[in-house]
Amino acid sequence: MQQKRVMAINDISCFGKCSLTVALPVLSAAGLEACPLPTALLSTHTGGFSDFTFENLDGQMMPITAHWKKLGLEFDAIYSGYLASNEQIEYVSEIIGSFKKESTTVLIDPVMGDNGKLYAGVPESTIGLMRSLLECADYAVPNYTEACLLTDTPIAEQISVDEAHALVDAVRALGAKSVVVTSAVVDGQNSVIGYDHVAGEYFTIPFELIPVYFPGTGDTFSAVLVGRVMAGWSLQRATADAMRVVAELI
Ligand code: PXL
Repeated sequence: MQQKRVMAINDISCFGKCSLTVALPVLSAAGLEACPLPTALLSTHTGGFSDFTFENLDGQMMPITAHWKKLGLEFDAIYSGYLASNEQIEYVSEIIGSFKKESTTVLIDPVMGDNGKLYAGVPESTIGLMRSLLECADYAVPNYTEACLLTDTPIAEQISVDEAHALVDAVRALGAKSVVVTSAVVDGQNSVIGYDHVAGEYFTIPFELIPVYFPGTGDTFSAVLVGRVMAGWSLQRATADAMRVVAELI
C-alpha cells in the first residue's frame, strides 16, 4: 500500500511546542508522509512571549506550491493551521482549489484565538476570511472561542446540549462538512462536541480539564485527528483518540 501524503500548512515556532514542530512528528508517527508548507518563522509562539521574532513567509507559499505542481505532487490530505496574514488565507484557498482531488481530505483548523480572545497580532478582519476558507473544509476543527467568533455566537461560560448542536450546525452552515469543536463546557462538563458527516451524527465526548495552559494542544489534537481519519477511523473514534493523546502529552 502506498504511503499517504499530507500537506501541513502551519508556522515554525522554533521554541514552544506548537504548529509544525508538533504536527510533523505526529503525522509521521501516524504513518503519513508530511510535507510542510511553512507560513511563518518565529523564535517562539506568540502565547506568553512579548519579544518574539516573526518572519512572514507570504512570499514563499505560492512559489513552493507552484514547484510541487510542476513536479506533479499529489496530496491525500491538506491540513491547514496557523496562517500568518489575511493574504495567506486567500493563498490557502487557491492552493486547496489547485490540489484538491475528489479523494483529498481537507482539514482546516481556523487558528485565530483562544480563551475568548484573538491571538496577539491576529486582526478582527481575519474572522470573515477564515469563514470563507471553511467552505472548502471536509473537517473544521475550531476551538470554542474560534467557533463562536466564526458564527457570531456570544461566548458563554457554559452551554446546553441544544446550544452545542446549534454551534456545530452554525459552523457547518459555513460549508464545513464535519465539525469538531474542542473545549466547550456543555451542561457543566468540559466536552469536545462535533458532527460527523460520514455517519450523519452528532457526538459529545466529556473530558477532565487539566488546569494548565499550553499553546500547541490544538495543533497536536488536529494532527492526531488527521492521522486517524486518514487511517479510516470514524470521526468520533479519531476525536476520542486525539483527546487521549493530548491528555497524555500534557
Ligand atoms: O498553537 C496555536 C499557535 C500556532 N502558531 C503560533 C501561535 C499559536 C498560539 O499561540 O502563537 C505562532
